[in-house]
Amino acid sequence: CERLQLQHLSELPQVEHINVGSDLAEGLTQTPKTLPFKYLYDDRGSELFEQICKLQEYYPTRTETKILQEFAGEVVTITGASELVELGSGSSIKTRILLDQYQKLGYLMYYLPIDVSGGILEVTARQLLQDYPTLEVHGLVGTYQEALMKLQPTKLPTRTIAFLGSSLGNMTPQGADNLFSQIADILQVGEYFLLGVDLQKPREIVEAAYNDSQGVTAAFNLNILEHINRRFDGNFDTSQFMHCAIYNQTEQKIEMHLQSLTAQTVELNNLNLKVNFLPGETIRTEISRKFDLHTIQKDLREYKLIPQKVWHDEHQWFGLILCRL
Ligand code: AVI
Repeated sequence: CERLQLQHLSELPQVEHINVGSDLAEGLTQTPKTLPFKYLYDDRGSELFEQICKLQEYYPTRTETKILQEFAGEVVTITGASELVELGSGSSIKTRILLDQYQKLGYLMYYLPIDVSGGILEVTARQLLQDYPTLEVHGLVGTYQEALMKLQPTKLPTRTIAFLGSSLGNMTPQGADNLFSQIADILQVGEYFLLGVDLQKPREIVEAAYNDSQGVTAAFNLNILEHINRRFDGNFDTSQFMHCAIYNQTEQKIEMHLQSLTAQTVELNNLNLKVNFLPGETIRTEISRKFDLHTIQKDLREYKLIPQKVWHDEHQWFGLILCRL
């Protein structure tokens, strides 16, 4: 279909592959052990994340959705974009609220979803083409950094880059700064960056969201081991690890861990790596930082991403910030 282009960045000869897995080996050999959160998102991981988004305890998705439903018209009127780039697009469910408004007001022509899961990206892109007959979709399968590096200059007058769902919280402060700097380099003066951030709130609410009663988050967390087994010929036994998520109040972030239930040794043959675990030792698989609206706006300003408008829900649980370069 002419309106659909899908580029798998990892299959492009220009993308370097020499260091595949080195981030993983590094994290598993340090104390405390960590894993890069990108490995949470194989196709199964992305499916499980979609299920998490529908859980009653997981407040971020429904809160951000409500804000978008209420204010998407304003976002569209201000940005008037012809091209929407979305980092970590997943199933693009919330994005549809924006796409509807853009199309209604006759603005958007190109949608460039970026995601590490090729499976979900392709299914979503095909569905969007059916539902939006005038939209062109150019999906990029890869990490945000890879994809932003490959982004061509826009042929159309205005581009908006959206980063919803508070995925920024999964990055370290340094990682977030690097991303802001990359975005500021890509945007032209007068173009926009739309950022969704999960805000600081009482620990019980956050911890419940990451320890749901149906165990979906636990399955999502444990799936990282299955993904790594497949990719690196490993022998992690998921029954020997347990999900836990604890709020670090001082640093205002939830930390997701996998705790080893016994003393065990895991081998990752493709990396020539043996990893020893003590009973009770954990691997940190994800951080999810919770933001303060004032501080995050100050950070954005340092990269010349100037907040134009901020929207939030009635409890100030989630914020949507529209910045202009
Ligand atoms: C994608 N990201 C913003 C989610 C979060 O809330 O940090 C990932 C997630 N991890 C556990 N539940 C959801």
